[in-house]
Amino acid sequence: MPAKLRPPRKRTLALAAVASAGITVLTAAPAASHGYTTSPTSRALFCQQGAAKNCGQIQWEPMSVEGPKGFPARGPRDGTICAGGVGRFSELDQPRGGQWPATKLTSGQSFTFTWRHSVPHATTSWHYYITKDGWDPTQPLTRAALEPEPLVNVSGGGRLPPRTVSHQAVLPAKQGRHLILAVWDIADTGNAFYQCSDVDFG
Ligand SMILES: [Cu+2]
Repeated sequence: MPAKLRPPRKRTLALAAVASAGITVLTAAPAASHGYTTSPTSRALFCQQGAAKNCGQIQWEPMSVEGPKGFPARGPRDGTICAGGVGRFSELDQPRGGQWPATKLTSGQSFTFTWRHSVPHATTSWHYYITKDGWDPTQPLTRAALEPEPLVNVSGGGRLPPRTVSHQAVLPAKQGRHLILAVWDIADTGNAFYQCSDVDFG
């Protein structure tokens, strides 16, 4: 029996070595690996997928929409919210005449919001906003265009989240096109990640 036990122990050690090498790589990765929303599909992700064209830099790094945290009191200024205030991602703020690809939603439905964190960060919270009734999809997003109360606000407890994080919410009664803003506040930096998703309630 001891002869049989020895090889598994060696294998465990080898795996541990691989694991620690992996951790070294992760901590050495640039702060440029962050996250984006896959549900509803964000503008940045539609750009990466090619469903939205002429997106500029964001098509290569939909996870990098990182701006100052503290929204809505602070954070990116009105008209630059969808790009997180990052100038090189300004295509995300352009309304495109209300023609961005949109996710179909239904009033009152239970909906699952999902973030994909390419490298997770210790998290203060995730919060989600939707535009007010009568929102004009041909205008850049401003704070005044959003319902003041978030659809849902989930604490991250300052912990590292898994790579995929989902949150449930019951959607309000809405008609036509709207914009959903997802904000991921990081606990141990001054930053947050911003994702705008076009949706259509029909
Ligand atoms: Cu990051």
